Formats: sequence, structure tokens, C-alpha cells
Amino acid sequence: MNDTAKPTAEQQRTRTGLDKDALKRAYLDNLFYLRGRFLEVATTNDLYMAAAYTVRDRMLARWIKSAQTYKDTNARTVCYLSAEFLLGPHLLNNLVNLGITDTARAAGEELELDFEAIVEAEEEPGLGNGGLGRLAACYMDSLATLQIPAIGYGIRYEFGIFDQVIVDGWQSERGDTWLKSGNPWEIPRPKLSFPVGFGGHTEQYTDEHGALRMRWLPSMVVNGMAYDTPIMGYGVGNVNLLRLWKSEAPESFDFQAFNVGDYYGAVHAKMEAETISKVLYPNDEPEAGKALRLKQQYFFVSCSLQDMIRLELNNAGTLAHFHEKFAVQLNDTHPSLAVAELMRLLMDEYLMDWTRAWEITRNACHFTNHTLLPEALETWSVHLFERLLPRHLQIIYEINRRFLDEVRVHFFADEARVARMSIIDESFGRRIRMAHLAAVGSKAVNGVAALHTDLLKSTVMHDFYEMWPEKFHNVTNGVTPRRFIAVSNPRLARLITEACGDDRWLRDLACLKQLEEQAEDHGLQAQWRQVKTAAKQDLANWLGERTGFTPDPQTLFDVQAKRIHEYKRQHLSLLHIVWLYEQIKQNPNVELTPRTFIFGGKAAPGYFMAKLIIKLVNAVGEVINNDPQVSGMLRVVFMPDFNVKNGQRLYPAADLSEQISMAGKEASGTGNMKFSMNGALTIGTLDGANVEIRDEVGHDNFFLFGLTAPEVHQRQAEGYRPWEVYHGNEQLKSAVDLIASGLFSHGDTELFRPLTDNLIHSDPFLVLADFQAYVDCQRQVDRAYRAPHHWDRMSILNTARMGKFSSDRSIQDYAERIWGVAPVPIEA
Ligand code: 4GP
Repeated sequence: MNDTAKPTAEQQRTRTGLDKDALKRAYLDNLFYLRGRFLEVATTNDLYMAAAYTVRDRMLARWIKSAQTYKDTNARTVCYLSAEFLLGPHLLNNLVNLGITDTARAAGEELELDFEAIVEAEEEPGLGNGGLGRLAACYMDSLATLQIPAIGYGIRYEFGIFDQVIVDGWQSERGDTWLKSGNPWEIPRPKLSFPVGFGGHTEQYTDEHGALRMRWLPSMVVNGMAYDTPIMGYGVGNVNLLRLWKSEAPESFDFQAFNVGDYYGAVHAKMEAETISKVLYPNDEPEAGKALRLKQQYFFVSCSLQDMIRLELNNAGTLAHFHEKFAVQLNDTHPSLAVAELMRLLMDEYLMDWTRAWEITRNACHFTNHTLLPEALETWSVHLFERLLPRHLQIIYEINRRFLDEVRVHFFADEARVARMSIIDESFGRRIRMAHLAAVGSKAVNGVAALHTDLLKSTVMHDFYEMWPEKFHNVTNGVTPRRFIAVSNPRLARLITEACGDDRWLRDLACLKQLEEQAEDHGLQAQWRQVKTAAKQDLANWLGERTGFTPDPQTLFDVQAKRIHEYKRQHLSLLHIVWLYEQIKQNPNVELTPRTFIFGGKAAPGYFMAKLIIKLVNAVGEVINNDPQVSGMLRVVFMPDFNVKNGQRLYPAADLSEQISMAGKEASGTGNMKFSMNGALTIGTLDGANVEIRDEVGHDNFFLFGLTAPEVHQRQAEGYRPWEVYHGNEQLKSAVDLIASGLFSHGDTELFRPLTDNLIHSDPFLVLADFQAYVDCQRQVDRAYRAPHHWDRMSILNTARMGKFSSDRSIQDYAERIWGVAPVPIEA
């Protein structure tokens, strides 16, 4: 842009100023020019869109300045490759990060707009299943806030995670149509697109220097088109880029077919191409029809790497320093094809030799593992690879051949080890182990909490750890306090700022420590409790509107919100509830703290047992909530459609956070951090990041129960017999039997049998083994809640000691220990 084309300072102030009048003018302008509406006739969506554009306009100058500065300084850049980004609504988050929430509210008031309704109108982009997708979003927020140049690369799914509705107590899935009213945050880049091939064959040829080379002649090519979303840092000028790829048919797709009059054939090819970015796969699903998922993985990895190569060639003119320019982070195994694709691009397209290409690849990539669950450790059949990615298969074979030679030398003559470590699993039909590919092709491998990393090193990646101990790191997860305190819980944010004297804690969460000295202060405690009660009232009202049942905010809100999975053990909590119900029925005067149990979470559409657990929550709720004898003591409610937006209502309102997975199964958890930051106390096992949370908040301020990971291992090794536990504990037996009796299923004794039978006869996640410890621990919770000052003190201390669990700390860890990247400050 030459100087005369640049807007003047005055023009810029009116167009993108941050004061109230500028906001009002810009808002009406956007409503008029972008939506073609005036206030009196605008729909809620128009009003929201105008607000979003008004906010986006205020990010653009910073975005462009960031991009320009990163380019000019040739800054080392993090490329976060993730098949999922579970972003949550943008509007309020961007207002907070820009620091103009109050001004925007005031501007809205003067225009007589309903600010809350406008914020509420935003459809969140649900481009992730849960854990690792939400983590990616928190990391994007922290990267920008820490002023680290970064690009998030992923897929622009047309349909994200399904919407959950509850019909007759069962989960029912509805297609997520987040794009139907328009997405004001993204900028489409039709000219920024890359071809991605599939199928076909490879052939050898001799290049002009007489060297033998390979080329791949795919049988199908699709294009990946970029859609860019700005990611604002908090209180800084840095705005990073989230670049999501949409698949399209190449422009010329229809010519041939049209010439011979095959209109349908042409349209079919277009549809096939577009299918690739159509829908997010739900996880926790049994394997089926997954060729498309492999296509998705390759598609976004290839587009992203081609884009990085373009950037580097534009800037440096050579790829020799690609790995110095980019730190590529593979978010789980989904993008691990990057290892093979980068090799292919460097060798086949840019004619590098193997040694140099491997050097670059191995130094560019880094790999995070997010789960030890065997069913989540991705493998793909060699057969499928042959069909879809024949060139990559050759490259993987060659990587493996060279790698296994190293293994043979390192672990002298240990062929069993060679078979275990091979990228190709030969045991059940030949399959490619994606975690092995990622580990071999990466400079660093990390787990997401201390316990998880230890287990990674001692179990699934043990051989790799023995070979390359220096490659292994732990980076404990974190979450962004901007979204999960400031946006979700503005009352608490205000109180914290007041108590700390300033809002530095939002950029440096360790500052919350200052609250510690005031934890005993009855004045602060009273305000703290007021804030919690107000959040509980908000949630109660919302639940009342959605479910017809309004919980009483004076009761203890006991919340378990996360994906529904047997290892997370929602059914352990249910057994406790049923047990409590029996206690009250047998003795209506039993001394109990009145509680409302709130569950939220989606089950994978094909995961029967998880869906049955949802049905059981609702069934138990139906009976208990309608039993006048227990009303006032015990209530159960299922929050439908748990997503980022609804999570933001839940975290502030919880008194007790349930983190009760079987030890050794939850890699980290991040909900545990969100609840605790908002002053909930945790009841939990020594699993994932619970271990570190407990160490930070203090053992006295955490309700611990259950078997440890080594104890779980031992119980299972000895031959765990759940029926003995069941027969040996009368109260447990009676709770299980009550579920089986039909009391919660209108007399149907078959409905919940798969669940109760599974518990009694198999119980793979040791629900029965932990039952008594859990019930005993819940008794302690009950007593503690009846001592309000004591409880408030523990609650304040939980928030005060959460500094470690800011995603800023996690990103700082990655930056220093793994990526070697430095901030490039852009002034606000
Ligand atoms: C999740 C883990 O289950 C969870 O413990 C962890 O906090 C989160 O990743 C982020 O690291 N895993 C997944 C997955 O989401 O799909 O494997």
C-alpha cells in the first residue's frame, strides 16, 4: 500500500476508534452497509452481525501490523496443526481482549440495544470434540497474548460437533449448522488455495542431473481454500492467524464432463471434493468408514505445509532453513502425516535429497500425545494407504527401514523390540502406527500432565523413551483465564480485580496468589459467596427455561461436565446419587447437605454405553425430582448440549467439580482447571492434572479419593473381580440393584441391564472398586459445605493458587523448552 492509499488518522479514528461514539457510528454504519438494515427492522442476527463486524474492524489494523512485522523481522513462527479447534463464541472474547466491553455495552445502551441478546445470538464454531480441540483454542489465545508469532492450521468443517438434544431422556443428535447465518469472523481467501492429490500411482524418472527421482500422479485432485480468522491477544497489539482449509473441486472440474454432456458426473466430482471438509468426526467411535477421515487429515496437513513452504520461499527464497523458520506442532496423531508429506514436498517437489529433507523434517516437527486409551491410538491399514496415498506409503516404508536399522544398532539384536517399535504393525493385518510415525519424525514428544507423561514413558512409548530419553517432555495443560474467568464470570473477575488492586492477574495468573492473604477475611468471603450465588441463580434460570426444572441456588451445585465416557465414570456419581436417595427414603431425617447434581456432556453417536449413561442420568432425575419426600434434599439435572458457550454458564456456578476418572486414564483434563479457577472445590482421583492441581491448591483444599494409577494396575494384574466387590458391599449392591429393579425405568428391568451387568461382571474402569471411597469422601464434602467460612476459604484458595494452570504458562513452557521461539511485541 502506498502512503496516499492509507487511511488518515482521522479516518481511522472514525472507522475503527475505540470510544463510545466511534463504536455507535461504526455499528450503525455496518448495519446499514453490510446488512442493508436500519435499527427498527433489523433481526437479532443482523444486530449480532453488525456488532461482530464492528469488533472485527477494530482488530484488522493490528492483524495487518502483526503480519507485516512478523514478515519484516522474519520471526520464527509456531504452526499449530490441529484437526480440531473448539473456539467458542468470538464476540465477547474479542471485546474483552480489546478491553472495550464496558464501552461497547454503553454504546449499545445508547442505541437501545439488548447487549446480552446480541451476544447470545452467536452460534459457536464447534470445530472440535472436546479436550484436545479446546486446548488448541486456549493455546491460540495464549500465543497471541504472549506475542508469539503463530498460525493455527486446521479444517473449516461445514458441520462441527453435533448439537445434542434430549428426547425422552435419550441423547439425540442434530446437525450443527453454524455457518447458516454467516460467519463474520472469517475472511475467505479464494486466491490462496493449494492442490491436494489422492490415489493414482507413482513413477520413477531421471531428472536433468541424472538423479533418480519419484513422482506421484494422483487420480484425483481437490483444492484447499484458506479461510482466515484473526486471533486477538489480550491487551496487546498482536493478532495471530487461524487458517482453516475448505475443500473444493478444482475450477476446471466440469469442463471435460460437460463437453460430453455428463452434467451429473461433473456435479458428483464437485460433491466428492467438497465432502472432505464437510463434517467433523466425533471421537470415541468404533472404527468405520474412516477413509474420509484419513483424507481429511492428509488434506489439511498438505495445504498447511504447502502454505508454509510458500511463505518461506517468499521470504527466504530457499527451504534450507525451513525448520529454523517454523516450529510445527502436531496436536495428537491426526496431523502426523505431516512427517511424510513434508518429506514428499521437499524431495519430489523441491528436489532435495533424503538426508537433507529428513534433517529439516525431524527438526521442524514436534508431537503432543493426548491419550493413552488404546482405541484412540490411531492406526491405518496399509491397504488404505496404498489406495489413497501411495507415495506416502513408500516414504513411510523408507523412514521405517532407516529407523529400524537404528533400533537394531541401539538395542543390539533385539528383534522383539524392533517389531514393537516398527511404524508398521504386523500383528493384525498390516497397519501404520501414526504415533510411531510422529515420534520418529519429531524433535520432541510431550505428554499433557506430569502423570500422563510418566505413563507415556513407561507404557505406550516406553521403547521410544529408552531410545531417545531427551526427546520426551512434559507440558502440563492450561486454560485461558480470559475466556474462562473474564468472559465467563465477569462478577468474579471484578471481585478479583478489586481484591488484588488491579487486573494484572489476567495476563499473569500467578498474581492471584495475592488473594491468599485475604482468604480468611469474612468481608471478602461474603462477597465471594454472593458472586457464586448469583452465578448459580443465572444457571438455575437458564436450566429452568431449557429443561423445565429450576434448581435451588441455595443447594450445593455438584457438577460433572465433560464428554460422556465410561473411563470418566459418570456412573460412579450416579451410584452415589442412588445411594443417597436410598438413605433419604429409609430415613427422611438423615443429616445431609441439600445438593443439586448437574451433568453435562455429549456421547459419541455410536457409543451405546455412553448414551445409556445419559438416559440413566435423566431417568434417575425424573424419579428423584418428582419425589416430594426428597425434594429440597436431592435433585438431578442434565444440561443439554454442553459446549463452550454452555460451559461458560456452568464453570462459575459450580460448588463442587467432579473429576473422578479411573486413575491413569485421563491424560490431563482441563475442565478441572476451569472449575477450580472459578472457585469450585474438586472431588477427584489422582489422575491427570488433578495430581498437580491438588499439589498447588493444597491437599486440605481438595477432596481426594480412590485407587491410584499403580493400585489400579495392580488390581487389574491380580485379576479384578467386580462381583466380589458387589457382593461384599451391601450399600453398593443395593444401589446397583435399585437401578436394575426398574424403579428408574417405569418397571422395565431390561433397560439398564447392559450397564449394571457390565459393572458387576466386567467393570473395566473399576467403578465398584472405588465406590466406597467415593461415598466416604462425599460425606466429607457434605460436612465441609455446612461450615460456610471454611468452605469459602477453601474456594478462595483454589482460585488463588491456580496460576500454574493458565495456558500462558503452558505456552511459555513450549516456547522455551520445545519450540525455541521468542515474542515479537506489537503495540496495541
Ligand atoms: C484429551 C484428554 O482426554 C484430556 O485428558 C486432555 O486434557 C485433553 O486431551 C487435552 O490434552 N484427549 C482428547 C482426544 O481430546 O481426542 O484424545
